Amino acid sequence: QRLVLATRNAHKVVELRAILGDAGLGGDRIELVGADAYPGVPDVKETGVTFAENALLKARALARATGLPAVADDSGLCVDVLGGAPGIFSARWAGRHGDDRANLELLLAQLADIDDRHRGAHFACAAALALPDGTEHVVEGRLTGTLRHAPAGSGGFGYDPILQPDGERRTCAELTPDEKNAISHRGRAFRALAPLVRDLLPG
Ligand code: ITT
Repeated sequence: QRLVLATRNAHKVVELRAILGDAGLGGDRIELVGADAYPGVPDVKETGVTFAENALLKARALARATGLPAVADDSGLCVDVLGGAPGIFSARWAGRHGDDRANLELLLAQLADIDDRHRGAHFACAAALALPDGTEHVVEGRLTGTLRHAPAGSGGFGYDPILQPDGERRTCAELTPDEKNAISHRGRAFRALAPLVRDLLPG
């Protein structure tokens, strides 16, 4: 049985293969296939106003187009002092979709005057499952921490170099991939989704 990973973000694909693999998916019974295997499927407009809505839109579109079960991730960074922004707009905060470096630099500039006591933030991830028969599930995960004044570390992607998880002295970009996945918003959301995937997939 194939399970489509409904994302065009290569960093997410790497993390999802590790997280779902550790959760027992991706072996002989369930083959994880990237959305790139289905280039004809047009990009979905992320018109939802929540992570959960957008994750469901992406999973549903791939499931319909391929006739296969699909999982999707919608995620972002929510900054307390910005009222939760960039939130669902995290991938295009500086204007151009997926320009991680510009997004991070704009955010740091916006927070330049904010002192350490007021730099709380969290990563959020909605993990959605959609089956061709219309069955849908969505679960969310979070990673809370504080934002550094300057980037540190070269691992991960996006805002990882500036988020220092609670109880950590390193940023997410200084953690190993396994360390990040063990505590991340994405790890938490997809580990919660994995048993539903296992139970609902045929075969
Ligand atoms: P797909 O919609 O194709 O999955 P995308 O990159 O457009 O890919 P999103 O709309 O969910 O995905 O945007 C996610 C953005 O949030 C991403 O570009 C990063 O800026 C940020 N983000 C999400 N997870 C992150 C993580 O684990 N570490 C750092 N930044 C993250």
